[in-house]
Amino acid sequence: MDPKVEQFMSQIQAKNPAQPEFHQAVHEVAESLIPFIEENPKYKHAKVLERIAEPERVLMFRVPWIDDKGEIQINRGFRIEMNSAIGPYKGGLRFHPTVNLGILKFLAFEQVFKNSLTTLPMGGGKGGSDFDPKGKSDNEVMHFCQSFMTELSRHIGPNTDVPAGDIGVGGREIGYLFGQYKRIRNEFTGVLTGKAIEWGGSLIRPEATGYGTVYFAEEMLKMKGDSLKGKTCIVSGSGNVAQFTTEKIIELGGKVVTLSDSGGFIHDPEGVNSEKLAWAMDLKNIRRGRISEYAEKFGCEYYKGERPWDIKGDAVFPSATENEINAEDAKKLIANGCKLIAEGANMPSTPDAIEVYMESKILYGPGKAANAGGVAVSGLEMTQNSMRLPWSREEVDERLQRIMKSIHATCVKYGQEEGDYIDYVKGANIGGFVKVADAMLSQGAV
Ligand code: NDP
Ligand code: 2IT
Repeated sequence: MDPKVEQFMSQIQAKNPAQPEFHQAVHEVAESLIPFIEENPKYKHAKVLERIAEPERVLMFRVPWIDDKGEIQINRGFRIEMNSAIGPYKGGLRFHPTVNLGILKFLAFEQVFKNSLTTLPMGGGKGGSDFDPKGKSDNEVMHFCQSFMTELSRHIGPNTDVPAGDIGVGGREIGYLFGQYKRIRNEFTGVLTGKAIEWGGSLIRPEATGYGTVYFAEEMLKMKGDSLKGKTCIVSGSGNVAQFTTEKIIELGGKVVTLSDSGGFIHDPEGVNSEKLAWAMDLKNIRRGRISEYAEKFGCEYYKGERPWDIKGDAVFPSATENEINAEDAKKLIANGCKLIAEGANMPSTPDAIEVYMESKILYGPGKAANAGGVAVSGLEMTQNSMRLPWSREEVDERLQRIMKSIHATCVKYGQEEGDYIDYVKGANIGGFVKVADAMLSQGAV
């Protein structure tokens, strides 16, 4: 390891003990940035990287609520306000039992670079709770969301901090959260994104992360004179990102053969077509069932407790959660013919897996570039809220495509290596850093 990176990381580890995901995210960025900062001493003297790795503010609070049996439940709520150099804090809320401070700090840290890459004026943040929406009634989810927002509402606002969805937070949760914010503050504002279209949402926001990831993959393939048409694709997850990744791949002539959830994965060699996808969306979004039911319904294999990395495919779209692909999985994927990884999820690949991608020189689009379409359309939702004018589907989709192209071009600009290899990790990290770092330099030691 570069001794400068090692020294920087030992400080991060000492200051942030027991936060392995945060260390992992910072380390990946530091490896790209420290050599760049050495060549650009203005960032070094102003300790920009050291400041970026320290959240501007961390909020942690009690979330008491009453379940359907009349029993008091206590969860923990968080909001990490990571960086506001280029705009209000912006980033999702995650409701999942694994949520803790370190996981949200990794997500908030990634978000700073991702939001900068979108070209829109958004700082970085992330929040959530260890609350598990699985198995809870709508009434319980509402009571939890109301209690969570009762505290969060003091800290957010359309010009301060604008949360959205992430794992476990979709349209239903955003509705309950928005209702409670409006009630407490007596203000109808764009304080959250991912709202329903009837009350301030943007068309294409539900689709944006998945569509954006596929647009990014198409851009990577275009550089090689190739496209997704006719390609067999492996998708993990079956939530928001996986669903719309699948929808766009089908539209572009690819074939999606896997979907997963925390219980296991299904392998449908015939391909998930539009009808099967519509059924799976109803299963996941309305009936809130398990992906194993897809295998029963359509007569294909279900692999309990496993991930889909043994399956043969040309392109892989990890869209469930962090660290779901390790080095061994990566080797299997590549041995099976995988030529492209586009990360819909945040940090789904372990550092060792990334090393395997780099060594084999396949196309690898890291999450902070590939999945930035979601937050980009959140930014467009904020714009529409400020104008009090909605855009059409076509308008938003065209802007999303333009943004994904621009993110790809930024990655190429900063990640072009010898020959025609593009290091998208380096490209995304430096490309995301420069705008935030220059803003921090202009604003002084804050
Ligand atoms: P959803 O809650 O809609 O779906 C999550 C999916 O991932 C579900 O299928 C879920 O299975 C599965 N999953 C979650 N945790 C685990 C786990 N620990 N092990 C195995 N499977 C798991 O979330 P999203 O689709 O919104 O988010 C997916 C990923 O995309 C996350 O990494 C998120 O941070 C990232 N992302 C999301 C964006 C958005 O706009 N929503 C934007 C950019 C990135 P189960 O139902 O069994 O829990
Ligand atoms: O990880 C992410 O970029 C998101 N969960 C979306 C954040 C947002 O503010 O739309």
